[in-house]
Amino acid sequence: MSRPDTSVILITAIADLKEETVLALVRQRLDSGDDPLMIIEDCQEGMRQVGVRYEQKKYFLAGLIMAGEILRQVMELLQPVLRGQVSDQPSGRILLGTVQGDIHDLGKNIVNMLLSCHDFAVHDLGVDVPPAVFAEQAAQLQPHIVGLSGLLTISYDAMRETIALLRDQGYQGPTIIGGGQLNEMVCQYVGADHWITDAVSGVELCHQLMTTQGRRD
Ligand code: B12
Repeated sequence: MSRPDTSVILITAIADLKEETVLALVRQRLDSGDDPLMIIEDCQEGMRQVGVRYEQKKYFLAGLIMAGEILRQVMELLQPVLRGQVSDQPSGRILLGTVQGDIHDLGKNIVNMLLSCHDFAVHDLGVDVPPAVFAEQAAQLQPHIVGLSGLLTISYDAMRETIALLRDQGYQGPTIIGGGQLNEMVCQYVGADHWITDAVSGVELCHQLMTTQGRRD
């Protein structure tokens, strides 16, 4: 299915790193009642295109930093609208963090925000989180779900190590890995139960897992 014009324009503005244009477009779309989740989806595609230009050496590290700053500002605009949305589905405790060696946190923060809007109690450990810290916090908080975020290829080993340690130390609940570059093969390598490449499916999956577990304690 092709994207509507408003999406294409926003995606292009992000890919071109046109900060003011992006923010104006997002404000316009919010004013006209557009779904903030659709806006997030477009931003993710725009960021993917920034990544491609980085790989093609059309952008350098400064381009990635600029893109990150633009998305952070977009999320500030979306946050109040998202917070107004409520849910009555079963929710629970989630331990979340970006794994060791990786400092990408914009996607993780979006997931945190959406889960919190859906009444999940999210304990976010931040970025570059060592496996031992995940394991320690899991033992303390007894989360229903553990979510690991990572965008770098090198973060797969940290994910694998984290999940092995969590299992070793008795965590029996579901583990989800999230990040735009993930796939089934990575999920198997890492030993996670589920993999997710967008926040909306992530929230849906967490609701499903809570229903299966059938508990709110
Ligand atoms: C912005 C950006 C940065 C910013 C990050 C700012 C920040 N605060 O996060 C900065 C400048 C810091 C950065 C640094 C680097 N980056 Co960078 N970065 C990006 C870029 C362009 C966008 C990432 C992003 O925010 N996407 C938008 C968000 C919304 O999408 P997302 O993260 O995928 O999150 C969504 C889902 O995945 C999901 N999700 C995410 N986590 C979780 C967790 C759970 C539990 C669930 C359910 C769901 C979920 O929900 C989110 C919302 O829908 C990507 C390109 C790309 N294709 O992603 C490169 C990219 C990830 N970076 C890359 C690289 C190489 C680097 C550097 C090594 C560059 C360098 N030479 O220093 C460093 C690494 C630093 C480190 N140690 O981590 C490469 C990674 C390549 C690889 N395969 O390893 C990419 C893919 C660019 C590319 N195509 O080459 N980067």
